[in-house]
Amino acid sequence: MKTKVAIVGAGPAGLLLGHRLRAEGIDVVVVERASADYVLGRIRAGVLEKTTVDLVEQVGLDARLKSEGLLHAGFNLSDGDRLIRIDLQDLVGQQVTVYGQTELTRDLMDAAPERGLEIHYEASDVAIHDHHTDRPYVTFVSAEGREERIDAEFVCGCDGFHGVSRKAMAAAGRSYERVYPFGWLGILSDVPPCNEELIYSNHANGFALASMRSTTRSRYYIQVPVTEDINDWPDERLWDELALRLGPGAAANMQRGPAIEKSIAPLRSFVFEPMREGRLLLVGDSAHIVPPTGAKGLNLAASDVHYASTALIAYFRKGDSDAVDEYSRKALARVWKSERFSWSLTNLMHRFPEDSAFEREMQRAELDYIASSRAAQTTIAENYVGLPL
Ligand code: RFL
Ligand code: PHB
Repeated sequence: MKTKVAIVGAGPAGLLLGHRLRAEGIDVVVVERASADYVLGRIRAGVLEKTTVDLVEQVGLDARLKSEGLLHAGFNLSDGDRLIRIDLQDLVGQQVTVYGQTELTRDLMDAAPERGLEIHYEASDVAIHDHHTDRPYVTFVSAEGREERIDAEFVCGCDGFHGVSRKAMAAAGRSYERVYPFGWLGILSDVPPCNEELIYSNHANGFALASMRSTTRSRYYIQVPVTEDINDWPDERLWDELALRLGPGAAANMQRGPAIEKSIAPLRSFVFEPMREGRLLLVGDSAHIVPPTGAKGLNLAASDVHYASTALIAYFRKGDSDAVDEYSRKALARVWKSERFSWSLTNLMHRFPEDSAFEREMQRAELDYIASSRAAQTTIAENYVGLPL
């Protein structure tokens, strides 16, 4: 096969990038290790920044997002007793959209055939070759067991944290990492949300989050030790713990139902630099991970897509490679700011096993300060809605 851009990974980063390039008439081939059903079965992000929504609009695939997504003008921090509302609309004049990553992925996947976006699912042994030259290529074994080769001008590594792309350039780069001593146990259930807006709660037993996918589907999380066994959390125990950690107001409105999905995700902050080497560009989780506390992971993948697609479009339209050369620097500037926000919100809202009463008082004082200061709330709001591109 011969194409302009070979994309490794068909998560949100790979699909969005593919659509963006196809919209400019640039040929793209995507290879994905998993099956389409497996990709759709992963329950992940729920909150989209306006910059992400704009990108989906730019490729003309925002119809369902616009009709089914929920616009949220604020969200809440809780210290277990009271809610501190961060009024996004009033503080920074913007809102966020609550729309599941699964739904967004489905929209992008469904539109692929009509847009000429070729995707090879269930590809194994995916490998990237010669990205230091101007004739890079990708090899893989197809779902039917055939050995395939894609000759391209660029390769984009959109294959997430565990993919092959970062490893292909690992010798030249540097990683920065913080692994947290806890994870999030999440539950998805077809019950109405306990509150109209999200609640991030710092409780003596640990963090809890009340989120949603729609007015009839709720998504909740609690902080658990990384060593936790999910079998120790039957639904009733999890609902009891959520009611306790989210506080009496939320608990009074919380409806319980069977879990459609339940899983534990570890928390990590991670950045790999640089995000480009020769003709290989890293996009999304392949280059960076944030803890989910700030709802930034998918949104960062989308901002990388913006920078990468702008650079590649300039290259294919005008033969101008300056933007490709600048890609890593531009993308990383925004990545590091989102890393900082996600890390600081994680520190503020979670219980760390090593923390003493002093650190607990520091969290309490900071929440008190946020409750009383419009300046502090504005800082949180402008990061939460997403910094400018
Ligand atoms: P993905 O989604 O991991 O997709 C990578 C794709 O690459 C494939 N792949 C390969 N393909 C070919 N060859 C190989 N060798 C391959 N290796 C892997 C994989 O099968 C997969 O399909 O990365 P991408 O596209 O960069 O997207 C990133 C987002 O998925 C991620 O950042 C977010 O889900 C993070 N996240 C959140 N982000 C937000 O913006 N807002 C949120 O509210 C939010 N909540 C969350 C989250 C992540 C969570 N978990 C489980 C990690 C909540 C949770 C619980
Ligand atoms: C979610 O709904 O899955 C979600 C919402 C907000 C976050 C993280 C996850 O910060």
